[in-house]
Amino acid sequence: MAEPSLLEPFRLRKEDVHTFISNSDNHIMRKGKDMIGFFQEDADPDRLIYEVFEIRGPHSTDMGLTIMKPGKIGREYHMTKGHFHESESADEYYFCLSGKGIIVMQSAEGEIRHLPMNEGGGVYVPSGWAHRTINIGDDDFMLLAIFPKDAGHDYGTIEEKGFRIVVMEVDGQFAVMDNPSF
Ligand code: M6P
Ligand code: ZN
Repeated sequence: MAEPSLLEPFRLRKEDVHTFISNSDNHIMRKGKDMIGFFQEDADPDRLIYEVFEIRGPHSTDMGLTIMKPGKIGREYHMTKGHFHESESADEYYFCLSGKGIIVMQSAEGEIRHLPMNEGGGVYVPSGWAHRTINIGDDDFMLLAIFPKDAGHDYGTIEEKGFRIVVMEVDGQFAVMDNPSF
């Protein structure tokens, strides 16, 4: 396993995400072909939906910067896969650096919440809640996430069933609707 990076104090604004990116330890790209079954319709396999840049902190937390392209697959907005954490105790903090999004959270018992995420705002994701972000704007949606090192990603449940709600474009506006395939 790679040594954790030793970090200097740094500031992160939408203007200087390149500094975060050039210091990242891991880069994940999710294209249409990586997200088969997540949207109601399948995306063009080569379409870039989002990227994640990760920085492993030297102590108890890691960071992830998600940059999501604007766009829709059919009428459904670009979104992350979404995941539960493997660790039952792992919670997470999300901060929106730019763009216009929605975070959907769902507990193991099926309780559901959706909250807007706009520049300058943040959200707390309690342990035990699955989470997905959705870009409902016309520009890149940029999000900084901070999570415990042992959080882990459990994609299986969401890949199989999705969330109880989907976010679609209806008459030029976003609408939160029941997921017909849940
Ligand atoms: C945030 C964090 C990351 C996560 C990323 C993309 O940056 O929660 O841990 O990987 O969003 O989400 P997903 O893993 O569901 O594709
Ligand atoms: Zn998470």
